[in-house]
Parts: sequence; C-alpha cells; structure tokens
Amino acid sequence: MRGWMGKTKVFFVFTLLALFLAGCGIENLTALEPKGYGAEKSMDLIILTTLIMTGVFVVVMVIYVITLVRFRRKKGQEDYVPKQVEGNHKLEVIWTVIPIILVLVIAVPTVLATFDLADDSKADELINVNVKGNQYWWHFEYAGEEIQTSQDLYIPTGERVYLHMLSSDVIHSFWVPSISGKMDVNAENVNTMYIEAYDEGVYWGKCAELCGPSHSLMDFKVIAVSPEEYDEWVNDMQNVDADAEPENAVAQEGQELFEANNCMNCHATDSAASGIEAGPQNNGPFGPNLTNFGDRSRVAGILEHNKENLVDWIMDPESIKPGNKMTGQYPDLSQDEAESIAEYLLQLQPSEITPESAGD
Ligand code: HEC
Ligand SMILES: [Cu+2]
Repeated sequence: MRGWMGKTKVFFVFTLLALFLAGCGIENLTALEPKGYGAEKSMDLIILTTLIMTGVFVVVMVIYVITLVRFRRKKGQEDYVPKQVEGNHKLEVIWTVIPIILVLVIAVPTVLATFDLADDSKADELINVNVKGNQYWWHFEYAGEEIQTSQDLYIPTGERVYLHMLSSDVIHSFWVPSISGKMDVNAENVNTMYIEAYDEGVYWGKCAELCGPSHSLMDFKVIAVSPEEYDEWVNDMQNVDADAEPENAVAQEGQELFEANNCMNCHATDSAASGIEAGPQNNGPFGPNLTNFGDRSRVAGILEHNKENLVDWIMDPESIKPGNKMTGQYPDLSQDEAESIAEYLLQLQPSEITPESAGD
C-alpha cells in the first residue's frame, strides 16, 4: 500500500501537518505523520475516506447550487407551478447504487487492514510483550526474556512486536499515534496488536479511553532503537545486578529509606523480579518496575526526568496525578529523605541504551 497514493499522500500529509503542528509542540504524537506500519495503514484509510467524502460533498454542493440558480422563481412567473414529478426509476437506482459502491470502496480496504493488523500468525517467531494497563501507568513484560519494565517500551526498528494487552482495573486504550493503531485494553480478555516503527525515535503513547481523573496523564513512550542496540538493551536488562551497592553514601541511605518505607511493596528494582503473571485479576504488579528508572524519559510518564520533579513526585504524587494508587500508601517523608531516595533511584541505570540512543 506504500506506493499507491504517493503524491496525493505527501500533499495531504504536509497540508494537514502544517495546520496541526502550528498548534502543538510535541513531536511523534500525531497520526498524520505516520512512522510505523499501523499508523501508515490508518493514514491510507484516512486519505481514502477523506477523498471520497470530499468528492461526495463537492458533487452534492454543485447540484445544489445549480438547482438553486436555475430553478429560482423568476419575475413574471409568480403563479407558475412547475411540472410535478413523482418517482423516477433511473434517479432512484443511481442514488442507491452510487453510495453502495462508495461504501464498498471504503469498507473493503478497511476490513482488510483490520484483519492484517490483527494477524498474529507469525507471533511465535517474533518479539512478544505482555502489556498491562493500570490507573495510570503501563507495565511491560517481555515474554520469554525475563524482563519486566514500565512506562518506556523498547523495541527494535523494522520488526513487528506483538502486544498482548490486559488491564488490571478499568478499560484503557493503547495508542501510539505515530506508529500504531489504537487498541482497547480490557480486564477480561487479552487483545492483541502488533506495532512496528520504521525509524529510531521516541514515540509518545497515550491512553485513549477515559479511565479516571488522571486519564490524560497516562502517557508512555515507545523507544525504537536499532536491532543491535535492542539486543544490547535486552542483555543489560537480563543482567541487572539487583544487589549492586549504590554509588555513594546518599544513594546508600536512599536505598535504605526505600526499603524502610513500603516502597518495595509496590516497586521492584530487579527486572525479572516477582513471579507475577500479567493476568486479569488485580494481582499486581502494584507499581511501576523501577529497574531502569535512571534511564527513563519521564517521571511518572509525564514530568521532565530530573531530580527536582522526582522529589516532588515522592513528596506529593497526588498534586501531580490526582487519584493515583501511590498516594497515602507510605509514611510521610521529609524533603531530605525524599532527596536521598531520588538520588538512589536516579542511579539505577543498567543500560547504555536510553531514550537518547533513539535520538530524544
Ligand atoms: C501502594 C503501592 C505503592 C507504594 C507503597 C509506593 N508506590 Fe510509588 N507508585 C505506585 C504507583 C501505582 C505508581 C504509578 C502512579 C501513576 O503513574 O499513576 C507509582 C509511581 C512511582 C514512581 C514513578 C515511576 C515511573 O515509572 O516514573 C516513583 C519514582 C515512585 N512511585 C517511587 C516510590 C517511592 C520512593 C515509594 C516509597 C516512599 C513508593 N513509590 C511507594 C505505587 C506505590
Ligand atoms: Cu487509561
């Protein structure tokens, strides 16, 4: 489908993009500039339907205007009653058949694309990730790799990655506009979708189903790196030394505070930790896995990744994400304690492969 509408597509993308980017500052958060397979398929359909609808609009408007102009009441004809027509087989057939044809022209490629994007027949040979949506964060588990992570999903470019998606609470929707379609994440059944990014980059993901007060803050990132870098990342994540000594005395103290203040009840710092199955029941994990927290692109999915924001989050998550499940679940901390914990968490950097590797 890549080449069949080449020029029209470029024209459309650029016109819409100019309008769109004029009002928004975030790169890689638009379906109108596809950078992956699912997004490109969607864009082809958007263009097809827009062209057809525009055509219909133009034809209807032209006929409407002609009728208005030609059949206006003219001077001296005030009492004139035009010929009354009722029933016209030819016309009725035309305005029934043409819409049916148009609907078919739209429906056939749409249904084909839907089946294509749902096709998981090759999943066994490729990368599979169990995705779990939670109020208001995302958990990722690489099947067969013993890797668990949250918020940042690393994938290799040019490869299909199969997502098996479940929710631990309400319905969420997984959407990375630049590279994929949109898929509901339910608590009762696993929904499957694959994503593929053509180029390296950090692609913004959004929850696209209203799921509570912080729904609009339930952001995540897909980090597409070269296949070599991806292998390196997998290797690094598999070899995290969970018992490694923190880098300095403050971080050491932070680790102790982390252990003493319930944080470990919900947050693992070992990628493979917890025998938790991604499952429909509310069986955890109860908070984001922090194994590579120091390599993250954001704090809590949304804040700029720096120490100040991290301390703010630890001190008062409620003011940042109302209704989140961390608020009130640990003892009050002093500013100093929060800073030590932040120092500890930020030095959890198991891999050289980070969002910067993808050009962020
Ligand atoms: C009851 C479980 C629970 C406890 C206890 C808990 N947290 Fe959390 N934590 C969460 C949840 C849930 C989130 C995700 C919040 C969201 O984004 O909606 C979170 C998010 C975070 C994040 C941001 C993670 C990311 O991926 O960006 C950090 C950092 C964090 N917690 C640190 C701590 C620290 C430090 C403590 C102990 C003082 C702690 N948490 C205690 C559940 C918990
Ligand atoms: Cu959500």
